[in-house]
Amino acid sequence: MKTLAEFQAIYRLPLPELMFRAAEVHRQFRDYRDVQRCALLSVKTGGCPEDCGYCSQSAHHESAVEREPLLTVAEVREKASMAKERGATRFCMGAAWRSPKDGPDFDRVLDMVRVVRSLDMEACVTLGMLTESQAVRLKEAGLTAYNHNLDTSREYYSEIISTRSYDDRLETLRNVSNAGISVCCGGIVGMGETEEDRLKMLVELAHLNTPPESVPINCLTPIPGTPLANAAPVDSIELVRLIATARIAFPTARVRLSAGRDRMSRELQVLAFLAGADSIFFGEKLLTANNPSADADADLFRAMGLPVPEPTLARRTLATV
Ligand code: SAM
Ligand code: DTB
Ligand code: SF4
Repeated sequence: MKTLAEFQAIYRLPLPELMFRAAEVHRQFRDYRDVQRCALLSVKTGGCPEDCGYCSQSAHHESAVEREPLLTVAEVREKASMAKERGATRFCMGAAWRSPKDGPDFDRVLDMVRVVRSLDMEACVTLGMLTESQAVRLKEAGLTAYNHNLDTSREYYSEIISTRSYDDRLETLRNVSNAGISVCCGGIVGMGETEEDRLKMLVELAHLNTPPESVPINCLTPIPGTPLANAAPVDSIELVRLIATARIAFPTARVRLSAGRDRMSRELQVLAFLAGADSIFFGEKLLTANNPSADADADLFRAMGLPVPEPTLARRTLATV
């Protein structure tokens, strides 16, 4: 699938047919029981020079988020081991940068990647725009994937962000895949975009040199103080259609039900998994926004009859002292 017309033809199928086709693809290329748990950590929070209209961390908006300096490697080690004990197999770190500066901060991020890899978890970072040589250094440190979202269609992008262009985004994605790092790239729904904008974003993903290994679908978490603070919630059925279309278009990718789960019913989340989503962020916090509790997620997985990670020995021991 490469053209907008092809994406529209799939997206607009009667829902039962769309869900059936997505489920077929899901079973053929992946294991439906394998829903990956990823933990997220903001390693450098707030004060970002970019003006992304959705973001709590932009210095252009008055949100309640306080600036915090780059975490230490020891802090990351502690959070990553805790996440691993709770069943995370991927650890994602975000920094509120336009692009990382070479020097001590970037070196520290490389060490953070090494620490996560040494705990035997996949490591993903999202640091803004990257040069070719930064991508190569991240690869050498063992980075599994780089998250860099296109967010929406090329046409709608400039309504949301003015401090960088769609082509800047595509250039970083090229640098990442040329360095041999998996690309994690998706977007946000619920920013006032049309159905066509959402599908055009998927078309862009389908045209990347290497298709994304991972496609995060975020529902806008409206942040007070940002231009999108009053955006209306995303229609549930439209979200499910988009996830099913992404599953069919990217059969081997992880399709990630990312931000916004705390405002979704259990039933909507179940529909999203039936449509082919196979990853969640878990733990009470995303980068700055709320996420469902680990207990609520464990209940949801039990109700679906999907595996829930057992506490590790260390955690069982802690629970009994
Ligand atoms: N500064 C880096 C960048 O923008 O590439 C990395 C951090 S940024 C917070 C990572 C992604 O989170 C954004 O590209 C966007 O897709 C998503 N995101 C940010 N704020 C969000 C919000 N309020 N609701 C939903 N998704 C959001
Ligand atoms: C992505 O697509 N979603 C995650 C991750 N990549 C870095 C971030 C979601 C952020 C939600 C808003 C917040 O926590 O501030
Ligand atoms: Fe900065 Fe990323 Fe937030 Fe945009 S999304 S303001 S680049 S932290």
